[in-house]
Formats: sequence, structure tokens, C-alpha cells
Amino acid sequence: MKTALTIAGSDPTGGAGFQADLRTFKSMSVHGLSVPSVLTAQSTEGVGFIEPIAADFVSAQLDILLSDIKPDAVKTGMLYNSEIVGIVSEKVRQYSLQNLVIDPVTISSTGVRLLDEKGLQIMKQELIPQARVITPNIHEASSLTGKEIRTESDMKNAAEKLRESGPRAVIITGGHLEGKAEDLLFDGKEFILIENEMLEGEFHGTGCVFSSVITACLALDYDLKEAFVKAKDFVWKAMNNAAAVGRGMKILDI
Ligand code: PXL
Repeated sequence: MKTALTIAGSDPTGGAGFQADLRTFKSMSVHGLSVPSVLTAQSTEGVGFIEPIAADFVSAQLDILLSDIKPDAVKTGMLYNSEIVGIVSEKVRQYSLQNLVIDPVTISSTGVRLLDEKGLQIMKQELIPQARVITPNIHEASSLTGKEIRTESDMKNAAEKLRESGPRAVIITGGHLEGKAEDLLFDGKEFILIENEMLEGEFHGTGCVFSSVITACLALDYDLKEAFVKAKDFVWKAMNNAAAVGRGMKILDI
């Protein structure tokens, strides 16, 4: 059985965070491993409080797990601060973790900051260069490059710039360009753009689920283009069947 590890935050709603990652891995028939990096108090209406796990304890979770199991793929989600980003980068290097997918979670859909400024810098310097692929949304791609993204050509420029920072590939999701939802893959050679029509409504956890499908696909030995097509299709279907389990954002049907 293939295994995938998520190093991510806890979302009690199960819509995002490691709970959504594990549900996605399960639905892709990959065994999920999980190392929580931060706890959140939240509902479908938004994030209330954030409690990071002590970096030493993140480190202990990784050491004990990784000295036993070598995951076929690994993803990172919400890491919150520079200490946690630093430990995760160190452990990725120490255990030569392969198929690393970085979802550079920086801000929640409701506007709460999920990675501090120093954490963002360390992520750029130490973690991103080790990635097989990074999967920022448009806003995260803007924070990482320091440039606003409005057009398809801005998206392509951002993908090129991000790839220069070291990952083998970049996928920018959630372009809202001319009424279409556009996702872009750049692997250093070609750009692949996939378009869908926009769906009405507020959805929670789309980025987590998208990057988890990519991670599961890499664990299953898909190539990155196949993984990209699969992830886009998976999220599209899960959004179409999303449910309002609370008063706020809809949760994807994984
Ligand atoms: O969707 C980004 C995200 C990731 N991880 C956790 C979150 C959120 C958004 O709220 O809470 C734990």
C-alpha cells in the first residue's frame, strides 16, 4: 500500500487541514499519515483562535514516524511560523523525503493570516527549493512574488518566477480570469492551463484537497501532468457536490 504524509493544521470542521487531507488520501486509496503542525478553533464561518504545536514536538512527531515509515509522498499545509517551517525543512532534508508537495497556506478564505512574515521568508529560502511542486493560489502566488496577478500573462510570469526559486514545478490555482476558473502548471518547459466555469458559492478547503490529490497521485507514481488533470477534476466534482454542514462555507464532498 502506498503512503502519503500530511504535515498540516487541524481544522475541526474537517473541511480543510489535515482532516481534509486524510479524507482525500483515503478516497484515492492511499494510506494517510499525519503530523499536526498547528491547532485551530474554527467553524464553517471562520477561524477563531490558532495554537501552534511546539516546534520540538513537530520535530519529535516527524522523527518517530519517519524512522519507521518512508512515505511515498509528503505534503505541507498550514505551518504558521518560522520555527515550524524551519523544522519541517530540516526533516525533509534529513530523511531525503521525495515527492514533496508544498501548499504555501498563508491566509484563510475569511482573511485570517495562517503564516507569519518570517515563516514566509523561511519557506521561500528553505522549504520551497526542496519541492517537487508548489501549489499556491493566486493570492499566495502574489505574496510569494510580491506582485499582483490580474491576467493570464501575470499568472505565467509568476509561475516562472516561482520556479526560479527552486521547486521542480509550480501550479497556480484559482485564477478568476474573465469569469473562468483557471489553473496553471509550469514544469520549466511548458505551460498547461486548465479552465472550468466558475461555481457559485463559498467553499472551504479547496486548496487543501487539490494539493492532497496531487500528493496522492505522486505517491501512486502518476506523472505531474496526469496528477494535475486528476486534481482539477476531483476538486471540480467535490465542489459540485459540496454541502452546507454549518452556517458558513460549504465543505467539499470528498
Ligand atoms: O484552507 C487553508 C487552511 C489550511 N489549513 C487549515 C486551515 C485553513 C483555512 O482555514 O484552517 C488548518
